[in-house]
Amino acid sequence: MTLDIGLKRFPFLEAKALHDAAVVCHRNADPDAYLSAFAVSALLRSLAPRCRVEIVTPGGMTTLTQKLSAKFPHPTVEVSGRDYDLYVAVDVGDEELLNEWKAKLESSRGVRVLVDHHPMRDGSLYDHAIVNERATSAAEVVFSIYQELGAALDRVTAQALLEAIMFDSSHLAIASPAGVRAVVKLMDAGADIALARKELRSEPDYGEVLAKLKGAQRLKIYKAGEWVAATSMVGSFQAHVARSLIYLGADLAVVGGEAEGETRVSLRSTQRFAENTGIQLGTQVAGEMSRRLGGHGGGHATAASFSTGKPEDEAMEETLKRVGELLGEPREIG
Ligand SMILES: [Mn+2]
Repeated sequence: MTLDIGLKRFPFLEAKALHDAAVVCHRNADPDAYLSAFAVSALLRSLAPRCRVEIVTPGGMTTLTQKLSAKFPHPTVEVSGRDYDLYVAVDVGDEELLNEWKAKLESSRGVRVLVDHHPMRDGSLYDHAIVNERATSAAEVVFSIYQELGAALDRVTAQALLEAIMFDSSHLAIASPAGVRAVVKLMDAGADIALARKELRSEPDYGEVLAKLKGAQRLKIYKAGEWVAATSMVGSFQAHVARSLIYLGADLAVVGGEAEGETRVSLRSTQRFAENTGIQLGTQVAGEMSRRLGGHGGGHATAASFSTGKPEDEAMEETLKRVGELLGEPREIG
């Protein structure tokens, strides 16, 4: 589904009516969300120079995003008592990831726009949506708006968009053709790819290192058909641990754990697994599990997650059962 109707009409509000805008990231904002928001803000201020823009990071941002936000500074809020003329939600995916901003958008009198590359399941929260599921990052979608509007792009904004694209495409390894074309144009606009690589490098986080090593220690290995699935349980950094298990060689990784009164389960698979089985982890596993167990979840073909109020053992067991329905009964082999 590509909903790119009205790119040219962005931000769907006359410049003279635009005084106060919020660009809203998903919770725990990642570099694609924050840097896309940064570029959306620059665009809004070029269209309406007196417009005040705040970037909203519900529940804060990741460590790497914090580091990048010092390089790309912008007024940022986690909560706000004000209503805005315009809300632009970027890179959000599941509406639940807006935390309490979902209710704020629902009751707002402002114009609500979604700019995203995640599949949109229910667009009723927004007045307008610019969604391109083929894009590997929200930043590519933002860049396409700049192009459609013929808006000028300064060097700093070009750098922000380049870093967002590189972050979401594993340093271009999985970039779409349009993503690669965008990268070339951003370099033409002054962005520096070597600098982007350097700025995207994160310092090792002690908690993450421990979670990954504990995750490896608690590893269980299954064979389902011709595929090797690995599972583990850790209290935090489930997504990082799942990704590490894929680096170790698993075709599919399922990592769960309880934190803050809920169970979070992260799923990762290789591209080869997704292509050969046709399994979309976002819709067919994470989305399905959140329906079965109660909770919320979703994601992409090879990267997804869900959270539920059920205990971690039950969530893991049910997820393996679901994997069995799709691949054939998994056998534990180690
Ligand atoms: Mn993204």
